[in-house]
Amino acid sequence: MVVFCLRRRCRGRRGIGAGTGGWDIGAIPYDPGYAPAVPTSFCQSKPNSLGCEPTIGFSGSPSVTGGVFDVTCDQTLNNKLGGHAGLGNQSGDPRFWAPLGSATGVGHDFHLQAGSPCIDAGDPSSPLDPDGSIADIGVFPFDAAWCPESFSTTYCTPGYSASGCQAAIPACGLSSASLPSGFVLHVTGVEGSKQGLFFWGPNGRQAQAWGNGTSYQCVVPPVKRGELLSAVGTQGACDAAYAYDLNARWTAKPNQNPGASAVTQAQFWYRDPFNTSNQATSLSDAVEFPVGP
Ligand SMILES: [Ca+2]
Repeated sequence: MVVFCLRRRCRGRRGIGAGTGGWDIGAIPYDPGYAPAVPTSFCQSKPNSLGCEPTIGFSGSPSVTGGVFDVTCDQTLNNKLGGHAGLGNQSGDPRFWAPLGSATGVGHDFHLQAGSPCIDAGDPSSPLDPDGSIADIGVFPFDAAWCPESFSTTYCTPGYSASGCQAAIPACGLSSASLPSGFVLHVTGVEGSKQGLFFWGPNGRQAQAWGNGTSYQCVVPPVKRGELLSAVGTQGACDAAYAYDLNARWTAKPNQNPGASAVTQAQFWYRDPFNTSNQATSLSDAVEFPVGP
């Protein structure tokens, strides 16, 4: 049994016990056998001031691709899931990294992915999250740097930018030819205030010199590219970081999906106009990963 926390006054380590208003955060046991047609409350607590007992559960048959949750206002015992109106109630995919675990052994992971509706959706009067934002719903505050096991391997050597930055590209989560999200390429140490993009291909590794500079093109062409990402970070500093969900990209662009079982390589390219080589761009190191089903 896996326990994660939602807005209930139960046993959650982030429970705040406001008791009124329906903003409580609590814990419920995860039950893979749960079906929404069965009116079972996971965690009993006192009704809030609205007379509600907010409940959370998976809507429909739980599955790796499912993961839809539904907080309801249980004003009557036969009125459970289904997007009821009420303070704090919402329905949607919480975007946990791996709520049902994985056949590849990663296990359950209730950390929130970027874009989760749980982010900043907790009780606004409860203690702030470590990043100073409003409390998130769930046992783990959103952590942009969270990086689940990915079965990936980094290789190749990052180039030096004009400001001496070296960009590193770890991969987080499970690469999948069919899941809608959950495999994120992160790149850190990028020179600030420069646009860049991720690219990838299933054709193998290489270390092709990038002009007469220090970077290498480490992915055998032809490659597929993500969109050009807006510049972040500080001019002249190595503080820029980007995250890119390849599962989501492949869902949106099926012709860029290398397909299940393809061993794929990826890298980050960014503008570097003051580089003294004959290239005005630089490259990170590279990462290789198998694409799952
Ligand atoms: Ca927050």
